[in-house]
Amino acid sequence: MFETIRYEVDGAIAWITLHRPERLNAITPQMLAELRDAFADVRRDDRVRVAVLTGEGRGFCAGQDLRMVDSGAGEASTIDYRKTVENGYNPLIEAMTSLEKPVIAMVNGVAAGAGASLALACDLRVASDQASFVQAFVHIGLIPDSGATWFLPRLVGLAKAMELTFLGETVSAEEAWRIGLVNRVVPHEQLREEVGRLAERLATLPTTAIGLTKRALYDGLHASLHDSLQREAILQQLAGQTEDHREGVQAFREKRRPVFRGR
Ligand code: T3D
Repeated sequence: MFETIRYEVDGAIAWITLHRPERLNAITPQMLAELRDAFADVRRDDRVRVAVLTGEGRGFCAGQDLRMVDSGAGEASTIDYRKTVENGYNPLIEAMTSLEKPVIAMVNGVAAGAGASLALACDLRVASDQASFVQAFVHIGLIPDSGATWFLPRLVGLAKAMELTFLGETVSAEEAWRIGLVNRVVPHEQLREEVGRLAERLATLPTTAIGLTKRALYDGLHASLHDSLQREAILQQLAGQTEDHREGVQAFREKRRPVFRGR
């Protein structure tokens, strides 16, 4: 049983909700472990074809729980940050990005520090018009982690990434959309419905092909054209062997809508 998150499967969609609303869903070691377990469940469960990550209450996630950080009295911190990042955050980010199913961040409110990184590690971001993003790390003398230095420049460009991370200014949902940080912004009261609709739509698509597309896109970010072409050929071979591929071709010939089963 999870205590710091909620995990609900509704049809083909797994809803993962960060659940420490009184702390704007700030991250604890327990929450990281539970998130890793939840994404492992998504990976294992063949019924689940889409995951949605969101936060309870008025925040998406305020990053690392700073009340649990003992930074010492006037001295350098004795916390082993390398260990907490390597053992806590990094495996979660890799579990999300290597998951061959689409993951949507339903950004219901502020996403700060590693909370913003969690949103960045999702494949699509749909933000409430009340959401905001803060690269808060600089305010406490840390560097962006949990993949932020990797995702940000790829999404918004190097100059903007430098500005966001150096200054740590709050970015509104509208601005986030303008600079390419989020895919969509919707009125707050319609957020759940809009994301539900998007998730349902994704869940009716050929899940294996989408998963392989995700793998190809991520791998392509650090590969040569030659290597990407080769990888596409290998992954296409896998996609071409799915029932969904056969169904897509059959449906085209029969002039009907395909029914993809994710197999
Ligand atoms: O340990 C490692 O492995 C290192 C890794 C670090 C990764 C990181 O994430 S570092 C960055 C950590 N996060 C932050 O620095 C953000 C801190 N929070 C804020 O700057 C603001 O709270 C927000 C901009 C997120 C939201 O501001 P606002 O005005 O909407 O809300 P608020 O009043 O500041 O917060 C509401 C409550 O949540 C408040 O509690 P209270 O006073 O009502 O009892 C506040 O203390 C609590 N809260 C907010 N953020 C955190 C938090 N409690 C613990 N940790 C937080 N990060």
